Amino acid sequence: MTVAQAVVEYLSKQYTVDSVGGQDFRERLIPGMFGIFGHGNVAGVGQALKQYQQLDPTIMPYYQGRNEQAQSHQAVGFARHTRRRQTFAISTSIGPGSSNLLTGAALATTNRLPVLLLPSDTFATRAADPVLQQLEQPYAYDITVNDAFRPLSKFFDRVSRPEQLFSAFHHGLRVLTDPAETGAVTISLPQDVQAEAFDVPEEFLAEREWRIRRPDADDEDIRRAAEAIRAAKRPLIIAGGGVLYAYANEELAKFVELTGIPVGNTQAGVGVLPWDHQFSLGAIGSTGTTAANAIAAEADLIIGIGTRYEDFTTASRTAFQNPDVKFININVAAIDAYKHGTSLPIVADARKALVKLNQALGGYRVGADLEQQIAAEKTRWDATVDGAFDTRFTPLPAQNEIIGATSRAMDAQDVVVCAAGSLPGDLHKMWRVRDPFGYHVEYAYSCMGYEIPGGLGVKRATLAEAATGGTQRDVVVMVGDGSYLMMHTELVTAVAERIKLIVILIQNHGYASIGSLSESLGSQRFGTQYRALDEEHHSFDDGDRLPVDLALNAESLGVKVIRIEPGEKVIAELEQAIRDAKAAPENGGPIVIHVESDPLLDAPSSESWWDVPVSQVSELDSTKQAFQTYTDHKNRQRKLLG
Ligand SMILES: Cc1ncc(C[n+]2csc(CCOP(=O)(O)OP(=O)(O)O)c2C)c(N)n1
Ligand SMILES: [Mg+2]
Repeated sequence: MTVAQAVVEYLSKQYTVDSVGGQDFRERLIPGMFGIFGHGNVAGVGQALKQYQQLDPTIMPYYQGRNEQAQSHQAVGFARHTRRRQTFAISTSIGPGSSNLLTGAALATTNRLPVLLLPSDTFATRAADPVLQQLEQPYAYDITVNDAFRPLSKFFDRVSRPEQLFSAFHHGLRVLTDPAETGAVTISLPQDVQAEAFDVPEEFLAEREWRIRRPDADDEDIRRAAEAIRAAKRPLIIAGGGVLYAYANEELAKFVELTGIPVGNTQAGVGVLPWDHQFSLGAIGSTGTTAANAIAAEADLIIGIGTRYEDFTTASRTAFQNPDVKFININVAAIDAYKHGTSLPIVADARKALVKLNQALGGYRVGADLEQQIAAEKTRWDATVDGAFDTRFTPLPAQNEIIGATSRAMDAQDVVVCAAGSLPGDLHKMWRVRDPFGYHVEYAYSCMGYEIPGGLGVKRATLAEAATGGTQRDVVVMVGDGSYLMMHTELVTAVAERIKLIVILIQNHGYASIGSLSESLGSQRFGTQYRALDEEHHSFDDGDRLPVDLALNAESLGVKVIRIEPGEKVIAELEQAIRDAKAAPENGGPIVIHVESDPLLDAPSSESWWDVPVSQVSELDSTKQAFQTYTDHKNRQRKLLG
């Protein structure tokens, strides 16, 4: 058989096995393969997929996409919803087909979500060098475009000879299925090697199970952590995505109910507790709630569970102002467990560590004063959000009201998906999550354009979930006009497969988020609006609004579109439109709901900060003032190690 045929058959035989959250899983690691064909894969992997499709279409279902990066985003969204047990493989043509995947690779690696990238490569034999789309570096003949994946991938290999296939895939899948290591796994496949025939041992093509490793916590680490918790007066948990990947949310609820320790969550950790749980403070950090940030400021012990401590989580290291604050970091990845110079790292599966901590802590509970403060801070923040959700602004609504309407119209088990712009911060602080699978905002890479393909990937996973007797969920993508313009073409993929993806497209004619950031940094919203060029000043800031109609754009792709016109009833109509979209048939294709919003009406403040350096010298007064504010915040920044 050829190398490409061996790759396809091998991938069809790989299973992940896990026993977690009261469920036993045995699922295909790679349930399908994406591909955009060109020279590089049209004959190799393309031929193999065609051959197996004819034999039996379930061996390796092939999926299309309109952009390689978007295919990777689909795989990532899918992997997030399957809790990293499954992902897709992506085959590309050489050159631009491959390099289009680079952003997808970085996004997967940053988010610790698995994706298997199989970019084609130039001839290993160099028989026809330089081929179309070959880079040709004069100083190093062995460099190809695919070497650019090396810094972006958790594993990289190139199969320059057929025999290398075995070790490349065996170790690639080791990384793909390892909770501590996972991210983009890239195996580069030269186009002549893909088509080459060789003898494949039967062992390579036998079914193989990859058991998800869930390492237990070291007893001495737990003993020390329990001691530190008992000594703490104002402990606070920061829960990240790792809690969800470990199915540790129930054990976390048990832990906080026994101890009274409150929880602030990161973006990837939204859903670890329902929003109205007594000890849930909601989002923490720069896009956090005032409740979480007030408690964090005075905390003497932070228990980080499954978090990377991104700067948004730590408010750029200003969130923790107690001079004696200590960190216990529970994480399956040592890089995260050792952050902030902790002397109490626990390198372990989050659920297993919490089980042990629950046993070790018997009888500990925080003081009544902290519990009272938690309740009071929660009430204050909930009233703030109620106020923000109130319908007040007409004819153009605030984004807050749109989020309120969306949250009211969606059911508990539905999933909201987002990635970049002003929405992620607003959703982080205000979204009232009710289900551990109810929220996916990609905020490690916060990549504009992830929203629609990522949402489609989540939807694919929910369809598979429902087909096997699981929960039925609608997936609602919330996307700004900027992100939509950057990458909306996977709508066509959803049209082709008749997938009901609900998209709420918020038109505010530019970058509300960066506009507001720019203003706060003294840069006067420069270049953040979509306006016609004013030639005299060479400015895009003051010209006419563009005659762009994104609703029509979506319609032209075969998408059903509901336009919400600005006016008195805009929010009521939006809410009804979301309910109508939810009631539409499951195989009716995507639905875009187009609504305009006022970019200048911001979400309630987090009473927090994010470090974005301001010019130290400037000719602009706005910048000089912003630099003064910046310096004040900068003085509050803690020098936490690592
Ligand atoms: C690929 C990419 N380029 C640039 C950015 C920086 N960036 C973050 S948000 C944003 C604007 C998003 O605009 P839009 O989707 O309309 O959302 P809004 O800010 O209006 O809510 C930009 C340019 C990014 N996150 N991703
Ligand atoms: Mg916008």
